[in-house]
Amino acid sequence: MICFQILEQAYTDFAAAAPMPAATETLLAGWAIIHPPAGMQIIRNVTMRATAQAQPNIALIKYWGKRDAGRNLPAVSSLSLTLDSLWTRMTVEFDPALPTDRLELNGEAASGLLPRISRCLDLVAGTNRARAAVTSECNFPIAAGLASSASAFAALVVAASDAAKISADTLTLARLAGAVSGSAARSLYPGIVLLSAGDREILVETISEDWPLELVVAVTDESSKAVSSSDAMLRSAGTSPFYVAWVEQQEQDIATALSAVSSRDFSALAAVAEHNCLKMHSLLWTSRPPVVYWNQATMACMQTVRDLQADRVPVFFTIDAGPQLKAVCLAESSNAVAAALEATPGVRRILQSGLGAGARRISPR
Ligand code: 2P0
Repeated sequence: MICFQILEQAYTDFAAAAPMPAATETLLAGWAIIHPPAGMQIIRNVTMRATAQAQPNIALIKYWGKRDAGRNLPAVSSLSLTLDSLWTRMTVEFDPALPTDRLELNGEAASGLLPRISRCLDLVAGTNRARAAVTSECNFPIAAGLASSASAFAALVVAASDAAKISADTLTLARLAGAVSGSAARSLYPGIVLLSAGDREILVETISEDWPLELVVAVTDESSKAVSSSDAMLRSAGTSPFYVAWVEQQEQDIATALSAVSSRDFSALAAVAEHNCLKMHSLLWTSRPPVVYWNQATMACMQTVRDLQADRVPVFFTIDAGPQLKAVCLAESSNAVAAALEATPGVRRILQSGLGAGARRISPR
């Protein structure tokens, strides 16, 4: 086929002068190939760049364990809160001139995280895609049990699909994010989010957006965790004597939590969330070798929450794969909860957040 490279404007002028059927357009590795009906092709370089933001989510009923490690399918359903004031912003630019993918995290090259980023880009845009320059900014500690991989991969799938001009619905993007980081699937959705585990795929949906719960995070140690969530999950499944019971009981905990959310029964939600969190950590403590993510300040924060509860403050705790304690409370008590946790020995700083939106495209700064 004869291929002419001409300026897009020239084609536009030509088409305006002699009206023709609409041109079709295909996108390949950073080039738009326009197929006008007159037998020629116009090739123009297009900007394949987009920025997205996602917030981390905190599970009240935890994802712990994989049904299929190859496809990263969770063994159990989970229920989470998507936050609003903590965020990750990801910019993806596909560039045919780049020899390899690149990642910059908060202004510094971060090649260690690149394999998972590249895998995620392959899932979204295909393995024949152009290489990409990925820039990430995050306003909270990374890999310290604050769900930074959830917000990172949720933002990445939105930015990558947008940059590659691929239109995909939210559930499709959630499944792609979940294939790289199980919890990331939940950050595509706002509010209180249910992830239902299935034999072949997950389902994710928002079940409530209008219960104004607040989260107070007591940061006790900002360093990266020694054992990744993925490794710890596999270890729990392989060695904890409690793992089978954990999987068996999870649907009951989910049902109890869903009923508490639908009736806005804070104490029922508190009871099942604390129980589920302590069950997950029991799996970790009884794995071989054991994994203990807590430190002394984590325990001190649990006592602070118990003291607040004794004073009838509506609050409960949850703890993820790290030493930070997250207190969930009603909006009217969040300042009292924050003050009590801030005064707890070993707490380095406090982060506060309400519930927020799912991952979305934003304009680059
Ligand atoms: C959760 N966590 O439900 C649980 C509770 C941490 C503790 O999902 O292996 O980084 O990449 O799918 O998403 C953190 O695990 O794990 C997590 P992979 P991810 O939030």
